[in-house]
Amino acid sequence: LPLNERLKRRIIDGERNGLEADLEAAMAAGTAPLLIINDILLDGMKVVGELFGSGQMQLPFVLQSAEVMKTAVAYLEPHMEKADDGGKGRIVLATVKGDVHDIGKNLVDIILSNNGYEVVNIGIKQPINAILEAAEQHRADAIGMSGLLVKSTVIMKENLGEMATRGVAERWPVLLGGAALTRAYVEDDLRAMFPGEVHYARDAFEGLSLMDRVMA
Ligand code: B1M
Repeated sequence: LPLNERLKRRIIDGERNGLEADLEAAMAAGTAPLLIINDILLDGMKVVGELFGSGQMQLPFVLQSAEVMKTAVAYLEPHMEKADDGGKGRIVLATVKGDVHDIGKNLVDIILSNNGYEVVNIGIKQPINAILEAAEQHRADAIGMSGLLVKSTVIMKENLGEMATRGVAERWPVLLGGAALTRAYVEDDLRAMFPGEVHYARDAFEGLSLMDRVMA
């Protein structure tokens, strides 16, 4: 297989033997690490999602694919260009309660960190209490919530409701992202019930441009 196809295949097959060598070869061929992730590896994760969704792939294999994806991202991260050294603002980032998916959240972390933001990444399955505590403690400028399950879109709504109830809706602009969300759900439904600022980020890059806007 050609190199790019082989890399994509490694994600789909959850095959990490030789992964580093292929990543090195892709970088040596001039592909920027971020493009390797976005254009090649995420294509593989997309196929994994389709195979899993249609019952052609079982969960343990999805987990293996996710592990290879994470290994690849960790390997590429130090090779990424750092555009900025921090100081543009601080965001608390979490995957919401009940949700373990963190590959997307961690990509958002990398993109923001490499572009001048300080990211307090508090991990997966985080209840709103923990998110607000971290935002308070770290004097965050914004809160980012990620979640991939349909259930998580409901949790996000509850979280915004809780922020409103506690009177902190206007304290932190909220960024939401994850595969189960839609722009319409966030910009129509959630905005209608939330007295503060809430934004939808389709991907990590939109997350970055939203942070730039929020901090401007
Ligand atoms: Co799960 N899973 N999974 N899974 N998994 C999905 C989400 C699913 C769509 C698969 C499917 O059925 N086709 C489905 C959800 C269905 C639904 O809710 N309707 C699903 C399911 C059902 C489950 C379990 C319930 C399975 C089970 O146990 N029976 C279980 C849930 C456990 C739980 O959370 N409580 C489960 C478990 C797992 C694994 C552990 C095996 C693994 C996760 C490993 C990990 O993350 N550490 C896993 C995986 C890998 C997936 C798929 C295949 C891939 C997800 C991924 O990493 N994509 C996924 C299929 C899919 O998404 N279509 C699926 C790559 C990643 C970069 O994309 O996270 O969307 P994503 O991030 C994007 C954007 O969304 C955005 O930026 C990123 C790109 O730049 N973004 C943000 C995300 N967060 C953001 C935050 C922002 C801004 C942008 O600002 C704050």
